[in-house]
Amino acid sequence: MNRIFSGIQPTGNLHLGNYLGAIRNWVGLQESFESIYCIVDLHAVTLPQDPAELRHNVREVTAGLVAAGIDAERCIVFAQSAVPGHSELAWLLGCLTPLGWLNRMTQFKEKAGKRRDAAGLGLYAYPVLMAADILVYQATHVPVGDDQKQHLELSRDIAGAFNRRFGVDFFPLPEPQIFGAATRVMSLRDGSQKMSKSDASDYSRINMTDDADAIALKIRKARTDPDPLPGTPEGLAGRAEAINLVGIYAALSGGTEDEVCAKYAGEMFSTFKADLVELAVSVLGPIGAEMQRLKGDPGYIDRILRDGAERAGAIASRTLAEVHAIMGLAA
Ligand code: AQP
Repeated sequence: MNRIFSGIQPTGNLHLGNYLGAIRNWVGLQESFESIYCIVDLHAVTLPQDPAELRHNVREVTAGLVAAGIDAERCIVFAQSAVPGHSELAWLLGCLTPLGWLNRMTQFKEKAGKRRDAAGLGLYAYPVLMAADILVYQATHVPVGDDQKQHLELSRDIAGAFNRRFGVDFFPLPEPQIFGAATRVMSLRDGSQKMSKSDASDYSRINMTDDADAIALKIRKARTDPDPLPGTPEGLAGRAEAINLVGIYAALSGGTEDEVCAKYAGEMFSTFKADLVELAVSVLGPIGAEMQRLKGDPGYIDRILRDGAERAGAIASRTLAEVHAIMGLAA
């Protein structure tokens, strides 16, 4: 069976973008892949984190994954920092990664902003850690959104560099697992920004733990324009917020944007939003309620994480033993 690896940062409230863009797809993938889902706290600390919040968020994300339908017995669910093999392999791979490759990474430029010299080495080396995350499990496939394609390409380059340097065929070159209907969810306050955990405004996102009232309020307050909905998606051109809401409706209903536009042609947003609230509550409500229930049982969540770390750690240790042998490091 092919093996899939994917990660999610414990950097705040899980939101509708995480659900539609990643978690929902992960639930489907567990049927056809041996699946490893990692809560990447080592990636989170490339930017400042409050220790207590970080610990809390790791549990929160675990509850979110399980509540959304990830089977923690069939899949491996764990926190990255519980398996030291990630950091060790990142060092070894970093020794094979030319700086020129890292200089091309656009995400560092975006996250470091104008103060590049003040940014940490970890933020710069982030894509090498991501390569290590994937390769330490010799994963064959990685589900990626648009924003991560460049990093996966780098992981393939690093795997190839290792194999060539030591004349082995050890690391498989991980393939992107692209989803038919990958959904990029934008902020409810600004259709040009992606919905994000770290956005200061809670009205910009629908959290997976929001109750029906909060979901309704946020959708009602979501920015739109005064025009009615068009009969086809082409009529949404230049209307970023409207495009976003139609996309969310389509993704939640399992339909297409054409179908949504055909259904609501000529309607005002007030009507459309009322239906969107009902749809969002019907999908997210049960997941949010289950998340709340699981959060009330931290012992259960910790057991999932401990068991996941043990299983992940066993695979990672085997890989590192072979890497040591290949590289001439201590047995
Ligand atoms: N708005 C989004 N639309 C679709 N997919 C999204 N993802 C995140 N936001 C959206 C996908 O969720 C997975 C986990 O993402 P992550 O938490 O590791 O990092 P991120 O992409 O940086 O998410 P955030 O919410 O924006 O976090 P912060 O604010 O901490 O940077 C990924 O597959 C991602 O594509």
